[in-house]
Amino acid sequence: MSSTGVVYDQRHELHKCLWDETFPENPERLFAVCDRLKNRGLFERTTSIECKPATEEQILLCHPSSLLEKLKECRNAPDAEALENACKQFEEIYLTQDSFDCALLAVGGAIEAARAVATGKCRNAFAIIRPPGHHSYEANPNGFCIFNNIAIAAKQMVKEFDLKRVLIVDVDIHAPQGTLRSIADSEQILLISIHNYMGGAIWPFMKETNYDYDGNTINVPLNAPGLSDAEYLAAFQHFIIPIAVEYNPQLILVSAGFDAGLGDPLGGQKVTPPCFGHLTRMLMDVAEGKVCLILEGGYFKASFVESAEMSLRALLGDPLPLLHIHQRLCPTFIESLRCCISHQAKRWKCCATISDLLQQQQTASDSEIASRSLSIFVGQPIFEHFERIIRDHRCSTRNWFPVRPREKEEALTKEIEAISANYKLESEPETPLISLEALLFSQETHQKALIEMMKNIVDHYSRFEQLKNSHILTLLSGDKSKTG
Ligand code: Q9C
Ligand code: ZN
Repeated sequence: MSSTGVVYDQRHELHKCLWDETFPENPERLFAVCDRLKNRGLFERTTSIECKPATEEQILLCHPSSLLEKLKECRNAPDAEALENACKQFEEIYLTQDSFDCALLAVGGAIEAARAVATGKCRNAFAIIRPPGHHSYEANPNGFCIFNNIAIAAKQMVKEFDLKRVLIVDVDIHAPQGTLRSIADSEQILLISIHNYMGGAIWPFMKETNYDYDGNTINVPLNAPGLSDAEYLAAFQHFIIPIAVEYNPQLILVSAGFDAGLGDPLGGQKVTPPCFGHLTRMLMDVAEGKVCLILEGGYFKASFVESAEMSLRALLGDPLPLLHIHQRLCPTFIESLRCCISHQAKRWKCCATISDLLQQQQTASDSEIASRSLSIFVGQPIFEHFERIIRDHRCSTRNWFPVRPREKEEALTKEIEAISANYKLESEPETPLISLEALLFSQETHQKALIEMMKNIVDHYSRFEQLKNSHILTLLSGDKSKTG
């Protein structure tokens, strides 16, 4: 029986921020995951997959040669200052003299892992690589991502094995605008992503990451913080997995970011580590288990290390801790999922069935307003603001992220430890089922959802000093003094 493959390469540590040690995407992330997997005796149960640098031809599947030339220059940069200045043309990217080669290795690692699964050499695999990739597209490295590892790997697999259906599932909390754009021209690839959206008031401020995007990307936009296992299970059980089954992929690549995890400083959501294991296991029921995880984000060590362990345990077929679901689903989330299901009903039978049910309910509740799906996007002014900064080469990666106070870190670490201290390993591997009833439409949910979403939009919008007096904010917050 073939085993679980793992890509891990020490050389990834050469990519680091030379001018800001507190930058969240750092080499420590990989050491920490690797240490944990070793300490728990998991590494020795896997097959090591060798990490080879990608070829330039492979990079060109998603990026122009002009980008390769530009990035290659960093090999010869005289010092850190020169590198820091060069980085100001990219959004949230740092580079060292070795970054270009590390980025080639990351793409290569994703390809090698995907190939091992596609050929059946490994049953499934986990590529533990960095820099991450899912934000990068064309000539735009951004959001800590240099090349789009997963999109290149998907295209390479299609090309190499003449695959007709490759599914990418993205669970990183940030919307994968890079993957979305990189695969838009590939009929053989489908992307499904669940990510923060907040009415468009959150990075990358793009409307195409909302539920009503049409193309080979399916989005599950989240418009509230603090979501947890119940919401993620519901999204998987009632939307993502049914579509995956209907699509019937030959291979699944997962953008495995753990920044939706509890305590993540960038994510704002609260998915527990075992839940990541359960999500992985659900995907293993599709594509005959041909699942390849490719690491993306995750910035709170106590959390992502545990999440990575649980994901690998799922791949290995180990028992997973039982999930304890007690809270009710967040109304804003229910509303998002309702919009997703209705929107996808025209293309997916599984959604049409639920959508019919929802429609009957809505007709019965005889409220015209309640039945309307709103598509909100308030991100344009913020998007343009950042576009100007990039155009003028003013992007800084120095002191960009506020460091959390130690007490806060410690309290969150304790919270994770309390969860892991209470693990009950399943004798029968089962994931709790979120009842469809909890998701069904009600006018009250709909109204609560919209009010809550507006609050979140205002909250996110207010973080931008420059936009404090903007029209949208004035309107949303109902500031009478300004609307006159
Ligand atoms: N001021 C990954 O997780 N930063 N990348 C948003 C805007 C974007 C994260 C803050 C963070 C990108 C792979
Ligand atoms: Zn992320």
